[in-house]
Amino acid sequence: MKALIVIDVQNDFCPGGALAVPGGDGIVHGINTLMNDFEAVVLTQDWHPAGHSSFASSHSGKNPYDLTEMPYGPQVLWPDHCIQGSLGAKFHTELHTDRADLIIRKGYNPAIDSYSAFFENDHETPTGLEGYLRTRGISQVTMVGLALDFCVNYSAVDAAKLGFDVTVREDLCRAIDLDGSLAAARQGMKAKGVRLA
Ligand code: VGL
Ligand code: ZN
Repeated sequence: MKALIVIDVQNDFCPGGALAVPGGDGIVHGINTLMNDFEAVVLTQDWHPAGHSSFASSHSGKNPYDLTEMPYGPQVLWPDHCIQGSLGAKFHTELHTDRADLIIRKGYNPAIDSYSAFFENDHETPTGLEGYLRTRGISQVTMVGLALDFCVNYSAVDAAKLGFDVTVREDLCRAIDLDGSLAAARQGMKAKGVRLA
């Protein structure tokens, strides 16, 4: 069984949003079409409480895109984004959300960010997605969405580590590309056996 996992295609990651990824809205129609080729469709939704610890505004003297040290390791600080219930947290209006079998939210723990669809950034607190996929008999996953070098990257690497067969459709992703993060992400994914298509 094959699942399409659509990562964070939300207003805040599209042009005009709080953490806009260049060209982020340009992948929506291609993703909608690709949904037809899969037995299961899962959407992820970045879903932070106000004042989340990944926001630069929660750390005095820090600016967006600064790096900080968290108990679980280094963390990029972001502009406030994808606040629970806000317009920015909603999916892009043209994304075919009715096709989703499951919508998995992440980043709701105030103290830990969660790039990956599988684990929070401590790399051990699970979101539950692994169990969902396994109990549905899904062993192959294809990932698309935003941002290629953060949430798609972390999700793909975790899926590969968990033993899923993973393909990332780079043409249906867009990247933030912060200080070489895109090149590093590509290398890291390849090293873990993720297929970049
Ligand atoms: C993301 C930064 C912060 C992403 C989410 O979806 O790639 N990036 N939160
Ligand atoms: Zn976030």
